[in-house]
Amino acid sequence: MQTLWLTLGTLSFIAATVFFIFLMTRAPAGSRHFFIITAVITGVAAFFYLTMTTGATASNVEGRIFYWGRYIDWVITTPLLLLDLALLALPNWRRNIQLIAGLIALDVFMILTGLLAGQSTSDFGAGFWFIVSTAAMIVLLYLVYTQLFAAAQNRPGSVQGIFRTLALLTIVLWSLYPIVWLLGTEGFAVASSTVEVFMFLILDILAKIGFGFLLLTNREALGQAGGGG
Ligand code: RET
Repeated sequence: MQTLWLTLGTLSFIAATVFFIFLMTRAPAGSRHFFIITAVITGVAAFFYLTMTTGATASNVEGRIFYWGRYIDWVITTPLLLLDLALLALPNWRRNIQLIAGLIALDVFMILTGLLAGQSTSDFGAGFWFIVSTAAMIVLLYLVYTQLFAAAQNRPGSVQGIFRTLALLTIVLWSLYPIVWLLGTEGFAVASSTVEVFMFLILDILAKIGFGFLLLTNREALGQAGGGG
């Protein structure tokens, strides 16, 4: 059953990547970078879903299947999602490079400590790294909510609108990842591996394809967002 959901994930992300590349051929002036970043996000996800489907990035950790490929996917794609948000909120990224680098560093730390939690074979190790990773996530989402929202206030109306939608989507969806993790086989195993794979698939589709679709079909906002300084 996992294979079915993982295959569906691979196909969905391939389709989304092709669609986003198609949309890029008619990108509003000065907005191509959003299409490139977002197509790379879904392309990387397609690749890692394929590796999870074939088992290349799945291991047996004391009797449970551990899909470590998702963490490699996330460590590449979550910084790119943050970059999309930052480039919407900040007209001049060069002047805000510390903030962008700080958000990305915190995000990479969150995913890597999440990986330590996921591959842990002791309850203490899993619990410890889970708490560290979740703390990083809370700080990260708080910074998005404060710093990026404040910066976005100076943007044109349509850019502000899409930024708010995508940032709130991000805050809500990202918060659900540790919950699925806790319910699944890395955590308390209340959900079976198949159910866990399914729930992560839904979250990944919403957080990457849903996010990308809302952004890349909003031509008015993309036209006004400009070159990102
Ligand atoms: C883990 C487990 C440890 C605690 C925390 C986690 C958070 C993961 C997040 C992942 C986001 C992924 C996205 C993927 C692609 O769209 C690693 C599950 C806090 C927030 C958005």
